Parts: sequence; C-alpha cells; structure tokens
Amino acid sequence: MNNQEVAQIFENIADMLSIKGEIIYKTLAYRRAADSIRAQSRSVEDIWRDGKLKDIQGVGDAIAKKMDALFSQGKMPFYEELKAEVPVGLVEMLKVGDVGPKKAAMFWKEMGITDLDALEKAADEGKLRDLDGMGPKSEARILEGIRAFRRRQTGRISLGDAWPTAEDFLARLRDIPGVEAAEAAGSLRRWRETVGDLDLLVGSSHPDDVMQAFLDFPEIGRVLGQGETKSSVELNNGLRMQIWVHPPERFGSALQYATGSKEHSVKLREWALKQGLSLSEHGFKRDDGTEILCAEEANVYATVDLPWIPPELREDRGEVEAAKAGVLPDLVTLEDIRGELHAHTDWSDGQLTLEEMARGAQESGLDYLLITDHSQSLGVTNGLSEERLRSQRQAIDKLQSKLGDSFRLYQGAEVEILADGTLDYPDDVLKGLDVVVASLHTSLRQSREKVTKRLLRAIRNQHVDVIGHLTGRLIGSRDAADLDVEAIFREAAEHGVILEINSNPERLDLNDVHARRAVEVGCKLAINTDAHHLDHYAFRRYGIGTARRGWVTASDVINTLSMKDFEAWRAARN
Ligand code: DGT
Ligand code: CA
Ligand code: ZN
Repeated sequence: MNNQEVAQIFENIADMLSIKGEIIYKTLAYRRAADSIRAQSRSVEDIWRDGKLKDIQGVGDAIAKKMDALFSQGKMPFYEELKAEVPVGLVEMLKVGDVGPKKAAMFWKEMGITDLDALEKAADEGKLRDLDGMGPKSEARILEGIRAFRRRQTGRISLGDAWPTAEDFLARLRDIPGVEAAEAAGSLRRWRETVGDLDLLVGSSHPDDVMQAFLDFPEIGRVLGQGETKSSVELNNGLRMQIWVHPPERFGSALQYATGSKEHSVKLREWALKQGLSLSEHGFKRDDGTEILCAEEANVYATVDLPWIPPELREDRGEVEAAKAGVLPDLVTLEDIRGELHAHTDWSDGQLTLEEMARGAQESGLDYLLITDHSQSLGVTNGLSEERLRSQRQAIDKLQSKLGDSFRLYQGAEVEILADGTLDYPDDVLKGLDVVVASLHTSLRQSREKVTKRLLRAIRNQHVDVIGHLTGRLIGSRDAADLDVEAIFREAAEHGVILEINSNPERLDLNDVHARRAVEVGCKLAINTDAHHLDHYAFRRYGIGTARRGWVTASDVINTLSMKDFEAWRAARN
C-alpha cells in the first residue's frame, strides 16, 4: 500500500465521521494523520515494519494501532465497521462544491443516495429541489458541481508539488558516482500548468549502476516498468516519475527528445529530414549511417540551423516557424522582476506582519512592494474597513521611513468586485491608494454576460490599475468563471489596466494561452505571487513559467520596471 492510499483511508474516516454528525474535533486527528502520512518520504509500511509508526507526527496510540491492523491483517476493522454504517460513496460527494456533510447525510437518509452517480441522476431529474433547504437553484449548482468534479478528475500533478520533488531528486541524482548531469525534462521542463508525471534525465556512462542507485531511493514505492535507458516508478506519495539515463555524449539529443512536446519534436524531425538527417533520442543519423552526437541540447538545434528554442515554447504553437524566421521572442525571466504587486499581511488574511513581508521582499532583491490586503466585504479574510485602511496607511508610511530610500513600500488593496460590478470601496477611498488591484472572489458562477459585465465595469473605473487572477479558477478544484476574455482584453488595453498572472501554482491565472492573447491585444501584464507568507514569494517562478509559455517578454510586464520607471507609470495613471 502506498502512503497516498493509507492517507486516503484516514481522510475517508474523517469524512465519514463528519457525515455521521460527529463534531469537528473528533475528525481532526484523522485529517492530521492523513496529512503527515502524505508528507512522509519513506513508505509508512516500512516505518511500521521498523516499529517506528509513532515517530510520525500526528500518529498516536489509537492511530498507530489502526495502521498496525491495516498492515498486519490487510484490513482495518474500525474502517470496515464504519463503511458498513456509512456508505463510502458519500465521501466523494463532499468533493462537489455546495455539498457538505449535512447535505450528504440528508441525501443519503431521505433519498437513499449513496454515490455521485445517484446524486447526479436525482439532480438531473429534479428530485433534490424539494428537500429541506434546497431549491431549483441549489439543485442546478450541485449538478454543475458534479460535472466540474468529473472534469477535474484527470489525475495531473500541480507544478507546486512537481518542481520541489523534482529538484530534490535531481540534487540526489547528481550526487550518485558516475552521474555527469541530471535535468528535468517532459512537461515539467516546459512548465505546463500541470504535469502527468515527472521526467528526469541523467547523463552517465554507467547507466546500470545509476539506474540501480535510483531504484534504491527510499521514496520509491513501486517500479512500473524497467528498461535499459528508462524506468518508470510510483513514489510512496503517489507521484509518478520516469527516469532516463543516456551517455553524456548523447545527453543533448536525449534531453531534447525527453522534453518534448511530441508535437514540437515531430516538427523538428521533419525539418531535419529535409536536410537529410534523421533525428532520434540518440542523435542524428546521416543517410550514409554515420552519426552526429550532441552532448549539449543547443547543438541539436544548431545542427539543423536553428537557434535554441526555450522549452516553454515547445508546444508547436509557431515556435519552430519563428525560430526559422529568426523572430523568437526574448522571454521574460525571473531576474527581470523588480517589484511585487500583490501581497497580503496579517492586517487581513496574510500570516505575517507588514514589516516581515516588506523585509522579505527587500531581502529577496526586489525594489518595491505593493501591499494589497482584502477589502471590507470579504469578511472571511478579515477585510479592511475604511478606518482600518487609514490606520494601515500610517503604519506603511512609518515603516517606509525605517526601510530607507532603496526600497519602496506602497499601499494598495485587493478590492472586491461585488456581484453587481461595483467596487468594495468608494471612489474617494480608492483614490487615496497608491495602486488598486481589483479581483473577483464571489459569485463566480454568474452567467457569462453578467460576470463579464462586472469585470468590464471594474476595468472602466478610473482608479483600478490591475485586475487580479482574472478567471478565479483553482486548478483541480474550481472552474474558471465563464468570461468573454476578448472583450475584457480589449477593454483592459484601452484603459491601460494591467492583467495579473497570478503565480500561485493552484491558480496560474491568466494561463499561458490567455497571457499570449492579452499581449497580442495590447495589454500589459503583472507577474504577482499573491503572497500570504514569505514562502509564497517563491511561487514567482511558476508565474514566470506561465508567462514564458505565453511568449511574454520583459517589456510586456509592468513589474519589470525599475523603481523610478514604475513611479513614473504610477504618476501617469493618477
Ligand atoms: P505529461 O507527462 O502528460 O504532462 O506530458 P509530457 O510531455 O511530459 O509527456 P510524457 O511524460 O508522456 O513523455 C515525456 C516526453 O517524452 C515527451 O514530452 C516527449 C517524449 N515522448 C514521449 N512519447 C513520444 C513519442 O511518441 N514521440 C516523440 N517524438 N516523443 C515522445
Ligand atoms: Ca511527463
Ligand atoms: Zn490576493
């Protein structure tokens, strides 16, 4: 059993107890155990064999005993009894927006609904609307929620999980004797917003030794396939990984092949064929059978007279043609970013103080930071009343004098765009802010016409400078609002309103395709982290990856401006 599966059992137990009506704190211990099991790099089954279960955080006597039963008998009696009482299919229903434990219990007890399919059928047939606290609207929302849930069940991995894992593995692979190079490949190296698996490429003249050393890593749960140059494994946490080992003198061609995308490589191969060269993961072959080996990836492209194409562009979206014509874009880089325009503090729902967030930004090399705490109506985030906003201004001014002239702290706000398209602060309050970011967090499921109108209205407000995470999607858990993005991009371009690429790996919003189109239409972008903690500044690289996939250059991005130029932009907007 892998760690993911064990964690899932405890997660299910917590959900089933909550459907039974147990109070929250009784379910918390199970959720905590599930979280820390997921976070283990070693297999918990191995830890159990060593008798060390209780070393795992959140695992006490009761939970250790349940795991012991699970591993020794293959079954956990407590879970089996619970399943006999509460149908396990109900757990899946909780993943649907608008269905909580109380509603799930009601559908089960009053309608005999015990799984998602039955719930969908009942909603479809209009049988839920007459239940207590339900109506045609909430019934429709549940139906929509089920369909969204089904679409999301794609099993892909967030970049925020994939990159840190890959980097950890790469560092350890590089430490194995005989390894000369190790790089990420596949969709990960192309910074696709989610990845199917982690592809890692190693250069070594001793492939067997390296492969064996890799397969001995403690995180590896199952070997799914094992070949001469490639092995495929599943980690204890459920992530899938492919590792390829090629000799160093062929590393460049192997990296090009393993990076893909398949469509890009097909284009490249066709181009090579026109020059009498057949390209494979091992190198080029001439018609006479002789080979051209490429140790460096750039040599692969150079051999067919092309400039090196950045991996983020390799999706067959015109990059090969652009390379032939010598018009590849000069993509924005992490080092180009000079300021952060979206960060929260403990004045609203951030975790750290103004000073901590400001010093962190300064120490990370930025020149300016815009504080954007939430506005008043967003109660769950402790949004700022007008009065608190005024006190925050004083605190920011005071802190600015401590920080010195080389770093500029601005007061902004992440102002809620309300359901009718008005903003959450009156114009005279907005006017007093240095830069205004406006975002949607509620009523995202409005009709396309309504939600588009809301955004257009916000963009037309003369005080709005930036639109935060345009579509409101959360990858794998909440669908994007249904927007007429063309109309929005045109309006934003006309009013000089900046569109954010939110770098949080769960958002990446604008996405790559939207970012590219927005720039084409004439919009400027901001690459922001939406930090609620210092650690979140590290999200920036995911936003940069997304921007690069969208062919975005530094001059398209407002927060690549120096402090002086940013100040000039601000002055011109006011
Ligand atoms: P993913 O994992 O679904 O996010 O997407 P990729 O692009 O990482 O695809 P994956 O993991 O199936 O394969 C890794 C790379 O291997 C892929 O980017 C290009 C290369 N590759 C796989 N199959 C083929 C193929 O049939 N032809 C060519 N030219 N390359 C392939
Ligand atoms: Ca892959
Ligand atoms: Zn935010």
